[in-house]
Amino acid sequence: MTSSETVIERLEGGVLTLVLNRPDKLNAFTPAMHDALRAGFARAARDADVRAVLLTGAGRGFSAGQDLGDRDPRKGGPAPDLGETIGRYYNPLIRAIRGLDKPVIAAVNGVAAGAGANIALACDIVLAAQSARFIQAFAKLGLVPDAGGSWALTHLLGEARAKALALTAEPVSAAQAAEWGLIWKAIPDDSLMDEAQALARRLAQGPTFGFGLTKQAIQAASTNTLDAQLDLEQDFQQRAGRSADYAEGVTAFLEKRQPRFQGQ
Ligand code: T3D
Repeated sequence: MTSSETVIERLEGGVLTLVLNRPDKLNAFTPAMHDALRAGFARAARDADVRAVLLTGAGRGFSAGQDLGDRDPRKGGPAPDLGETIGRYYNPLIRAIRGLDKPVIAAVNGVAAGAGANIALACDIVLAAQSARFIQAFAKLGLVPDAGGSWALTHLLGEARAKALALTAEPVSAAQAAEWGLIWKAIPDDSLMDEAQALARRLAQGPTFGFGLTKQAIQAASTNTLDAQLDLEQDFQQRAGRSADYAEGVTAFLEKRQPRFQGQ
Protein backbone atom coordinates (compact mmCIF):
# COMPACT_ATOMS: atom_id res chain seq x y z
CA MET A 1 0.00 0.00 0.00
CA THR A 2 1.20 3.51 -0.78
CA SER A 3 -0.47 6.64 0.49
CA SER A 4 -0.10 10.35 0.12
CA GLU A 5 -1.60 12.74 2.61
CA THR A 6 -4.74 13.25 0.64
CA VAL A 7 -5.40 10.08 -1.40
CA ILE A 8 -4.76 6.56 -0.18
CA GLU A 9 -3.86 4.18 -2.98
CA ARG A 10 -3.98 0.37 -2.77
CA LEU A 11 -3.61 -2.26 -5.54
CA GLU A 12 -4.99 -5.68 -4.74
CA GLY A 13 -6.36 -8.40 -7.00
CA GLY A 14 -6.28 -6.11 -10.03
CA VAL A 15 -8.34 -3.44 -8.25
CA LEU A 16 -6.75 -0.04 -7.67
CA THR A 17 -8.62 1.48 -4.74
CA LEU A 18 -8.34 5.26 -4.41
CA VAL A 19 -9.60 6.72 -1.14
CA LEU A 20 -10.12 10.49 -0.91
CA ASN A 21 -8.56 11.22 2.43
CA ARG A 22 -9.40 14.57 4.05
CA PRO A 23 -12.19 13.28 6.28
CA ASP A 24 -12.20 16.34 8.58
CA LYS A 25 -13.22 18.46 5.58
CA LEU A 26 -15.51 15.83 4.03
CA ASN A 27 -12.76 15.15 1.47
CA ALA A 28 -13.03 18.60 -0.12
CA PHE A 29 -10.60 19.07 -3.00
CA THR A 30 -7.32 20.95 -2.63
CA PRO A 31 -4.61 21.16 -5.31
CA ALA A 32 -2.65 18.45 -3.45
CA MET A 33 -5.63 16.10 -3.52
CA HIS A 34 -6.19 16.80 -7.20
CA ASP A 35 -2.55 16.00 -7.94
CA ALA A 36 -2.67 12.75 -5.96
CA LEU A 37 -5.93 11.63 -7.56
CA ARG A 38 -4.68 12.46 -11.01
CA ALA A 39 -1.54 10.43 -10.31
CA GLY A 40 -3.76 7.51 -9.26
CA PHE A 41 -5.71 7.59 -12.53
CA ALA A 42 -2.47 7.95 -14.52
CA ARG A 43 -1.19 4.80 -12.82
CA ALA A 44 -4.46 3.03 -13.63
CA ALA A 45 -4.00 3.93 -17.29
CA ARG A 46 -0.39 2.78 -17.64
CA ASP A 47 -0.22 -0.23 -15.28
CA ALA A 48 -1.49 -3.45 -16.88
CA ASP A 49 -1.89 -4.95 -13.40
CA VAL A 50 -4.70 -2.46 -12.75
CA ARG A 51 -7.89 -3.88 -14.28
CA ALA A 52 -10.51 -1.86 -12.36
CA VAL A 53 -10.57 1.25 -10.19
CA LEU A 54 -12.62 1.75 -7.03
CA LEU A 55 -13.04 5.37 -5.88
CA THR A 56 -14.38 6.13 -2.41
CA GLY A 57 -13.99 8.55 0.49
CA ALA A 58 -12.59 8.27 4.01
CA GLY A 59 -14.84 9.09 6.95
CA ARG A 60 -18.49 10.08 6.74
CA GLY A 61 -18.43 11.78 3.32
CA PHE A 62 -17.49 10.94 -0.26
CA SER A 63 -16.47 14.51 -1.16
CA ALA A 64 -17.85 18.01 -0.55
CA GLY A 65 -16.33 19.30 -3.80
CA GLN A 66 -13.96 22.24 -3.98
CA ASP A 67 -12.35 23.27 -0.67
CA LEU A 68 -14.00 26.61 -0.03
CA GLY A 69 -11.38 27.48 2.56
CA ASP A 70 -9.11 28.01 -0.44
CA ARG A 71 -11.63 30.47 -1.91
CA ASP A 72 -12.23 32.80 1.04
CA PRO A 73 -13.08 36.28 -0.37
CA ARG A 74 -12.43 37.80 3.07
CA LYS A 75 -8.73 37.23 2.51
CA GLY A 76 -8.85 40.02 -0.08
CA GLY A 77 -7.13 40.18 -3.44
CA PRO A 78 -8.62 39.68 -6.88
CA ALA A 79 -11.43 37.19 -7.52
CA PRO A 80 -10.07 33.71 -8.25
CA ASP A 81 -9.98 32.57 -11.87
CA LEU A 82 -12.22 29.53 -11.56
CA GLY A 83 -11.97 28.87 -15.29
CA GLU A 84 -8.28 28.28 -14.74
CA THR A 85 -8.83 25.80 -11.90
CA ILE A 86 -11.53 23.97 -13.81
CA GLY A 87 -9.18 23.69 -16.79
CA ARG A 88 -6.22 22.65 -14.68
CA TYR A 89 -7.90 20.20 -12.30
CA TYR A 90 -11.53 19.21 -12.74
CA ASN A 91 -11.75 18.82 -16.51
CA PRO A 92 -8.63 16.63 -16.80
CA LEU A 93 -9.94 14.46 -13.95
CA ILE A 94 -13.31 13.87 -15.59
CA ARG A 95 -11.58 13.17 -18.92
CA ALA A 96 -9.25 10.70 -17.18
CA ILE A 97 -12.17 8.80 -15.63
CA ARG A 98 -14.24 8.70 -18.80
CA GLY A 99 -11.25 8.02 -21.04
CA LEU A 100 -9.79 5.17 -18.96
CA ASP A 101 -10.22 1.89 -20.83
CA LYS A 102 -10.95 0.07 -17.58
CA PRO A 103 -14.05 0.09 -15.37
CA VAL A 104 -14.25 2.77 -12.66
CA ILE A 105 -16.60 2.16 -9.75
CA ALA A 106 -17.60 4.86 -7.28
CA ALA A 107 -18.58 3.73 -3.78
CA VAL A 108 -20.30 6.84 -2.46
CA ASN A 109 -20.00 6.33 1.27
CA GLY A 110 -21.68 9.57 2.38
CA VAL A 111 -22.50 13.07 1.22
CA ALA A 112 -21.32 13.99 -2.28
CA ALA A 113 -21.66 17.72 -2.96
CA GLY A 114 -20.68 20.08 -5.76
CA ALA A 115 -17.85 18.71 -7.85
CA GLY A 116 -17.71 15.78 -5.39
CA ALA A 117 -21.14 14.63 -6.62
CA ASN A 118 -20.23 15.10 -10.25
CA ILE A 119 -16.92 13.23 -9.99
CA ALA A 120 -18.91 10.27 -8.64
CA LEU A 121 -21.40 10.59 -11.51
CA ALA A 122 -18.52 10.48 -14.03
CA CYS A 123 -17.63 6.96 -12.85
CA ASP A 124 -18.90 3.95 -14.82
CA ILE A 125 -20.87 2.28 -12.03
CA VAL A 126 -22.00 4.24 -8.98
CA LEU A 127 -22.98 2.44 -5.78
CA ALA A 128 -24.08 4.61 -2.86
CA ALA A 129 -24.68 3.99 0.82
CA GLN A 130 -28.33 4.44 1.70
CA SER A 131 -27.38 7.37 3.93
CA ALA A 132 -25.51 9.16 1.11
CA ARG A 133 -26.88 12.32 -0.50
CA PHE A 134 -26.06 13.97 -3.81
CA ILE A 135 -26.15 17.77 -3.71
CA GLN A 136 -25.62 20.19 -6.60
CA ALA A 137 -24.34 22.76 -4.13
CA PHE A 138 -23.27 25.24 -6.81
CA ALA A 139 -26.59 27.13 -6.69
CA LYS A 140 -25.86 28.15 -3.11
CA LEU A 141 -22.63 29.83 -4.26
CA GLY A 142 -23.76 31.46 -7.47
CA LEU A 143 -21.81 28.90 -9.52
CA VAL A 144 -22.63 26.57 -12.38
CA PRO A 145 -22.55 22.75 -12.08
CA ASP A 146 -19.05 21.70 -13.12
CA ALA A 147 -16.94 18.52 -13.28
CA GLY A 148 -19.29 17.41 -16.06
CA GLY A 149 -22.37 17.87 -13.87
CA SER A 150 -24.47 19.88 -16.32
CA TRP A 151 -23.81 17.14 -18.90
CA ALA A 152 -24.28 14.11 -16.64
CA LEU A 153 -27.47 15.36 -14.99
CA THR A 154 -29.05 16.23 -18.31
CA HIS A 155 -28.06 12.95 -19.98
CA LEU A 156 -29.02 10.76 -17.05
CA LEU A 157 -32.14 12.57 -15.84
CA GLY A 158 -33.37 14.90 -18.60
CA GLU A 159 -33.73 18.66 -18.49
CA ALA A 160 -36.60 18.88 -16.02
CA ARG A 161 -34.84 17.12 -13.16
CA ALA A 162 -31.40 18.44 -14.11
CA LYS A 163 -32.57 22.03 -13.93
CA ALA A 164 -34.54 21.54 -10.71
CA LEU A 165 -31.58 19.91 -8.95
CA ALA A 166 -29.09 22.46 -10.23
CA LEU A 167 -31.25 25.48 -9.38
CA THR A 168 -32.49 24.34 -5.95
CA ALA A 169 -29.43 22.42 -4.65
CA GLU A 170 -31.92 20.05 -3.00
CA PRO A 171 -30.23 16.87 -1.74
CA VAL A 172 -31.12 13.65 -3.56
CA SER A 173 -31.09 10.51 -1.44
CA ALA A 174 -29.26 7.42 -2.67
CA ALA A 175 -32.59 5.59 -3.02
CA GLN A 176 -34.05 8.41 -5.13
CA ALA A 177 -30.88 8.61 -7.21
CA ALA A 178 -31.12 4.88 -7.95
CA GLU A 179 -34.83 5.10 -8.76
CA TRP A 180 -34.18 7.97 -11.19
CA GLY A 181 -31.26 6.20 -12.87
CA LEU A 182 -28.69 8.72 -11.67
CA ILE A 183 -26.71 5.88 -10.07
CA TRP A 184 -26.73 2.08 -10.26
CA LYS A 185 -27.70 1.01 -6.71
CA ALA A 186 -28.34 2.19 -3.15
CA ILE A 187 -26.90 -0.24 -0.63
CA PRO A 188 -27.22 -0.56 3.16
CA ASP A 189 -24.40 1.46 4.72
CA ASP A 190 -22.67 -1.42 6.43
CA SER A 191 -22.47 -3.54 3.27
CA LEU A 192 -21.48 -0.79 0.79
CA MET A 193 -17.74 -1.45 0.81
CA ASP A 194 -18.07 -5.26 0.74
CA GLU A 195 -20.41 -5.03 -2.23
CA ALA A 196 -18.31 -2.43 -4.04
CA GLN A 197 -15.12 -4.44 -3.52
CA ALA A 198 -16.79 -7.65 -4.71
CA LEU A 199 -18.00 -5.88 -7.85
CA ALA A 200 -14.57 -4.34 -8.47
CA ARG A 201 -12.84 -7.73 -8.02
CA ARG A 202 -15.32 -9.34 -10.40
CA LEU A 203 -14.73 -6.69 -13.06
CA ALA A 204 -10.96 -6.90 -12.53
CA GLN A 205 -11.11 -10.57 -13.54
CA GLY A 206 -13.08 -9.77 -16.67
CA PRO A 207 -12.10 -9.18 -20.30
CA THR A 208 -10.54 -5.74 -19.73
CA PHE A 209 -9.91 -4.99 -23.39
CA GLY A 210 -13.55 -5.70 -24.27
CA PHE A 211 -14.72 -3.74 -21.23
CA GLY A 212 -12.73 -0.71 -22.41
CA LEU A 213 -14.37 -0.87 -25.84
CA THR A 214 -17.81 -1.37 -24.26
CA LYS A 215 -17.35 1.70 -22.07
CA GLN A 216 -16.28 3.85 -25.02
CA ALA A 217 -19.17 2.53 -27.16
CA ILE A 218 -21.77 3.43 -24.56
CA GLN A 219 -20.26 6.86 -24.01
CA ALA A 220 -20.22 7.51 -27.77
CA ALA A 221 -23.93 6.62 -27.97
CA SER A 222 -24.83 9.87 -26.20
CA THR A 223 -23.93 11.88 -29.26
CA ASN A 224 -23.92 9.37 -32.14
CA THR A 225 -26.77 8.67 -34.52
CA LEU A 226 -27.89 5.02 -34.72
CA ASP A 227 -26.14 4.80 -38.07
CA ALA A 228 -22.83 6.04 -36.65
CA GLN A 229 -23.21 3.77 -33.63
CA LEU A 230 -23.76 0.72 -35.85
CA ASP A 231 -20.50 1.52 -37.65
CA LEU A 232 -18.72 1.98 -34.32
CA GLU A 233 -20.05 -1.40 -33.05
CA GLN A 234 -18.80 -3.08 -36.23
CA ASP A 235 -15.34 -1.58 -35.76
CA PHE A 236 -15.16 -2.30 -32.02
CA GLN A 237 -16.42 -5.88 -32.47
CA GLN A 238 -13.77 -6.50 -35.07
CA ARG A 239 -11.14 -5.42 -32.55
CA ALA A 240 -12.71 -7.37 -29.68
CA GLY A 241 -12.94 -10.46 -31.88
CA ARG A 242 -9.16 -10.44 -32.31
CA SER A 243 -8.47 -10.30 -28.56
CA ALA A 244 -7.02 -13.15 -26.54
CA ASP A 245 -9.88 -12.77 -24.07
CA TYR A 246 -12.46 -13.45 -26.77
CA ALA A 247 -10.65 -16.65 -27.74
CA GLU A 248 -10.51 -17.62 -24.07
CA GLY A 249 -14.21 -16.81 -23.55
CA VAL A 250 -15.33 -19.00 -26.45
CA THR A 251 -12.92 -21.81 -25.50
CA ALA A 252 -14.13 -21.75 -21.89
CA PHE A 253 -17.74 -21.93 -23.06
CA LEU A 254 -17.03 -24.91 -25.30
CA GLU A 255 -15.05 -26.65 -22.54
CA LYS A 256 -17.84 -25.92 -20.03
CA ARG A 257 -15.53 -24.13 -17.57
CA GLN A 258 -15.07 -20.63 -16.19
CA PRO A 259 -12.97 -18.33 -18.42
CA ARG A 260 -9.56 -17.13 -17.24
CA PHE A 261 -9.31 -13.70 -18.82
CA GLN A 262 -5.92 -12.00 -19.00
CA GLY A 263 -7.36 -8.59 -19.83
CA GLN A 264 -5.95 -8.53 -23.38
O1 T3D B 1 -13.40 26.84 -6.97
C1 T3D B 1 -13.24 26.26 -8.03
O2 T3D B 1 -12.10 25.89 -8.42
C2 T3D B 1 -14.41 25.98 -8.92
C3 T3D B 1 -14.92 24.61 -8.68
C4 T3D B 1 -15.99 24.41 -7.89
C5 T3D B 1 -16.43 23.03 -7.62
C6 T3D B 1 -17.30 22.90 -6.40
O3 T3D B 1 -17.33 21.82 -5.86
S1 T3D B 1 -18.18 24.24 -5.82
C7 T3D B 1 -19.10 23.52 -4.49
C8 T3D B 1 -18.29 23.45 -3.20
N1 T3D B 1 -18.95 22.65 -2.19
C9 T3D B 1 -19.96 23.09 -1.47
O4 T3D B 1 -20.49 24.16 -1.66
C10 T3D B 1 -20.42 22.19 -0.35
C11 T3D B 1 -20.10 22.82 0.98
N2 T3D B 1 -20.43 21.94 2.08
C12 T3D B 1 -21.68 21.78 2.51
O5 T3D B 1 -22.63 22.35 2.03
C13 T3D B 1 -21.87 20.85 3.67
O6 T3D B 1 -20.63 20.69 4.32
C14 T3D B 1 -22.41 19.47 3.27
C15 T3D B 1 -23.88 19.60 2.85
C16 T3D B 1 -21.59 18.84 2.16
C17 T3D B 1 -22.35 18.52 4.50
O7 T3D B 1 -22.96 19.15 5.60
P1 T3D B 1 -22.73 18.56 7.06
O8 T3D B 1 -23.61 19.36 7.99
O9 T3D B 1 -22.92 17.09 7.04
O10 T3D B 1 -21.18 18.80 7.40
P2 T3D B 1 -20.47 20.19 7.78
O11 T3D B 1 -20.51 20.36 9.25
O12 T3D B 1 -21.00 21.29 6.93
O13 T3D B 1 -18.95 19.90 7.30
C18 T3D B 1 -18.05 19.16 8.11
C19 T3D B 1 -16.70 19.84 8.01
O14 T3D B 1 -16.29 19.83 6.65
C20 T3D B 1 -16.76 21.31 8.43
O15 T3D B 1 -15.51 21.63 8.95
P3 T3D B 1 -15.34 22.09 10.49
O16 T3D B 1 -16.25 23.26 10.71
O17 T3D B 1 -15.77 20.87 11.28
O18 T3D B 1 -13.89 22.41 10.65
C21 T3D B 1 -16.95 22.02 7.12
O19 T3D B 1 -16.53 23.36 7.13
C22 T3D B 1 -16.05 21.17 6.23
N3 T3D B 1 -16.43 21.29 4.81
C23 T3D B 1 -17.51 20.78 4.21
N4 T3D B 1 -17.50 21.11 2.93
C24 T3D B 1 -16.40 21.84 2.72
C25 T3D B 1 -15.70 21.96 3.91
N5 T3D B 1 -14.57 22.65 4.03
C26 T3D B 1 -14.09 23.25 2.90
N6 T3D B 1 -14.71 23.15 1.71
C27 T3D B 1 -15.86 22.48 1.57
N7 T3D B 1 -16.44 22.36 0.36
